[in-house]
This record gives sequence, C-alpha cells and structure tokens, in this order.
Amino acid sequence: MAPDVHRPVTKPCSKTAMANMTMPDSENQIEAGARRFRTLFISDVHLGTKGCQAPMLLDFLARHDADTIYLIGDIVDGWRLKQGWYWPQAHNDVVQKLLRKARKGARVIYVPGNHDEFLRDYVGMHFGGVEVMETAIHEAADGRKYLIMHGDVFDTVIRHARWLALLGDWAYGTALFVSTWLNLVRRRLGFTYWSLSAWAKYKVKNAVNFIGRFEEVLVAEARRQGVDGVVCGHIHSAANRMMGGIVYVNTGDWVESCTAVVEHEDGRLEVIDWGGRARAAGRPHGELPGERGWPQAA
Ligand SMILES: [Mn+2]
Repeated sequence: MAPDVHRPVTKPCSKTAMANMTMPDSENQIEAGARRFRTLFISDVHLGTKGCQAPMLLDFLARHDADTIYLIGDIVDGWRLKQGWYWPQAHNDVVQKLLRKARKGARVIYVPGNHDEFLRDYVGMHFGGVEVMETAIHEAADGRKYLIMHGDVFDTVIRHARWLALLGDWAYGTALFVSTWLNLVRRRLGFTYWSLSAWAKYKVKNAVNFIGRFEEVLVAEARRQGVDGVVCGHIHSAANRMMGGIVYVNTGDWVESCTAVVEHEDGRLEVIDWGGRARAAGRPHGELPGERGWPQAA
C-alpha cells in the first residue's frame, strides 16, 4: 500500500472533543454503505442560490466518503446572499454533512473561490475541523502532485490573453499580480467581483474560447509550479485529461451538471457524473426515498 503522505500529522484539539460526541441519526446507516475513496474533490456548489442542487449533493455525500475532502471554491455564494437571504434546509444539511465528515475524521480543506472570497480573509484558520487555504498541493497515492485552486485568479489574464501572449511572461506575471491585489482591494471596498462568465456571456464570440483558454492557463500554472497536474473548478465544466504532459482536472459543479472528482486508492482520479447517474436511475432530484427533512422535488 502506498504511504499516506497527505494525512495531517496533527489535528485541531477541538476535533478530538467533537469526535467523542455521539451522533444518533439515520445517516449512520446510509454512510455505512458509502463508497470510500482516498480523496473527494467538490467545487461550485453555490449554496445560497436557487440554482444549487443541494438534494443531489446530499445524496452524493451520503454515498461517498473519503480520508480527505477538498472544497475547491464557490461552495457558498456570498455575492448572492448579499442581495437577499436564500437558505433552505437542504443547504444547511449540506454544511452539516460536510462538518460531520470532518468530525468523523476526514481532513476537510476549503480553498475559496470568487463567490466565497470572503473566506480568503480566514486563510490558515480552522472552522469545525475545516482548514481554509488559498491554494493547496495534493499528493496522490501514485506520487503525482496536484495544484488545488479554484481558478478565478486567472480571469483577468484570460480576458486579456491576446495582449499578454504578445507581451510575454513578464506581462503575464504582472497581470496576475495586479488582478489578485485589485480584487482584494475591490473586496475591501465592498465592490462586486468582476465576473469572467458574465463577461464571456456578454461577448458571445469569446464564450466559445473561454473554456479552452481557462484550461490552458491553469495547465500553464501547474507547469510553472512544477507539479504533475491541477484540480480546479470555476467554469462549471468537469474534465479529466492530459494536456501537454499536465493532468487537467475540473470538478464541474452542483448547479447544472452535478459532478465531483474522486481519487481511488491507487491514485487514479475519476469524474463522477452524479447528475447523469441519478437521471439514469430515475432519481432526477437526487432524493433518497423515506428520508425526512429533505425538500420534495419542485
Ligand atoms: Mn468561481
């Protein structure tokens, strides 16, 4: 068996105390039959929006367990919540389920995205056993190293890709540096985030290219950091493929596609199309029959 290098040496002491609490609920039975993976990667849940397919994600989380869980940004939609509170029970249940997995020993790492960038103020901190990190490096069981990041920091670079390509590496690095700090300042001043996807939709011709550009930029960043691959989110388009010798993995989303990525015990990464499976199984809304407290299909 491969060495479990990604396991934390120390755990927050609060976790030990919480682990002793008994959790008498029906979820235990469901999770007893859950498939166990080395790692689970999830992004773009957008809790707090009407588009979030929380019941589908609850179904997925009940059936999938892992030693390490990466939440790769846009888990909670802070921008949407600012405009008006939308927080149904199922959204609460998703948070509870993730915290519960942390209590039961899973290492949960939260890498914020643009919609939950308020969490970037808490990088390096722990909440209920959840670690907040700006980016992370994940070492898979096969020794491959993956850069874990949401991907939104490259929005400005992608927007100006044509000019930056002409100006070279120096301009690229500068654009990245400036956009990171600009967004930090904008956030401090309470301005909204400049949205790549909104911009891409506005400029329809560019929308076709923007996924391709995003993938290229993320792969370039992984290469620059000397790792074997990247696991990201942001563009709501799941992927797992080799691009120029770098593994490009995107977790997709829980708004439209309902996809996640798992790492098997041998280090193999796989996209799980839970939305597609649920539809095929005749459970288009992901409900488990007989579970209380879950919203009915609307
Ligand atoms: Mn995003």
